[in-house]
Amino acid sequence: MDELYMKRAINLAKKGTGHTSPNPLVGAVIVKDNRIIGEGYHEYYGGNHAEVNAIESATEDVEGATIYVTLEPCSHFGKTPPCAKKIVESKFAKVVIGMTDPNPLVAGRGIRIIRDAGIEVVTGVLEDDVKELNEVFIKYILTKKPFCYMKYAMTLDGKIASWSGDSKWITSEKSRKYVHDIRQKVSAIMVGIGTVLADDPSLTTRRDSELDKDAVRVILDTRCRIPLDARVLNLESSVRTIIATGSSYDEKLEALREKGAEVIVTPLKENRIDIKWLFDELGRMGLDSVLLEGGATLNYSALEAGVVDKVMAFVAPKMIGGQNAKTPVEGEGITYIRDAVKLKDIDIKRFDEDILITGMIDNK
Ligand code: AOF
Ligand code: ZN
Repeated sequence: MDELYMKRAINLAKKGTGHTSPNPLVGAVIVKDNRIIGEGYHEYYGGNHAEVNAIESATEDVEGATIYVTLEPCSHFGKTPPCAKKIVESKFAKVVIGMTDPNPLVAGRGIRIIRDAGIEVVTGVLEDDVKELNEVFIKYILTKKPFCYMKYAMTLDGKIASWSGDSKWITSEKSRKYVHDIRQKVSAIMVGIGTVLADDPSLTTRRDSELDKDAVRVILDTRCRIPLDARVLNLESSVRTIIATGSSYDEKLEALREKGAEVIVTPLKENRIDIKWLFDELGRMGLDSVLLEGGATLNYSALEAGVVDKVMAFVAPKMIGGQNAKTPVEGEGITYIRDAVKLKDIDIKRFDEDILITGMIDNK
């Protein structure tokens, strides 16, 4: 039963996707006499915490009830008073928690407040699912560095475009819809200048509600080659575009700023943008997650720099050949298989005829 209600709390938490950054997705369910009498989730950044929304929604007195929360209730005075205290004051009989809060301001203190008040606490229910739900929050709150997803779509013979550069579309509509959903939940989408020059993408996201923000577009452009008429520089002004460049060619940088773009002049490492430095900088700017969307050179540099956390590889059952057709990860390459970048926690999903392989980078 605990797992069933926690699953419900997770599903509620997911409703906040894309709106709570850099705060976590949290859901809460209140159960009394085997009936749900209240539910809530963290709806948007700065809004009520999930526990408060659940308590306020309760249709009966919560005294003696059990509250299921995906994340340990907070113990600190932040934008709202501590939820742990509210739970104690509300006289719950039991609190079931998905995971302890990695936030150093909480980190077990919430659980202690509740236990010290004599309330039963169970932790670790569906912990793996809850941790995956908040993989971005967990990394960002502890390191202030963005969680990085590397996503690519390739044919069964390992190409991301044909020899002529055509790549529309390798994957099915269902796969592409899923990518849109991922774009919706990240703070930034990053591409290399090669992708801008080849495809001139706009990199915007679909907006379903007022709360949806477009992800910030980040273009890596070491020598500042981006044409001023590129789509990413000519969209609605509400969409932020950042050009990360190693160039100090002032006139061009000024022209980019006039177009509304933000320019980050980055240090270089072996004549390329220092990606590690750039990720740290994006983290300092408050961006908690980055989706790498291409291309092959950037993918290799990001892997080499050690900034990638999760890889999402779509494989479509098509073959196009071509020795000059691009593959997902190029760059200089690793010499020996034993030194390969390895993935762990592998998951496989199907989208119509396509396969999505997901894995976490194994840093061991
Ligand atoms: C949330 N929503 O439902 C829960 C959170 O920025 P504040 O003051 O609202 O505090 C954010 C911290 O509160 C967050 O880092 C996490 O540790 C804790 N729990 N936060 O935004 C919630 N339960
Ligand atoms: Zn709270």
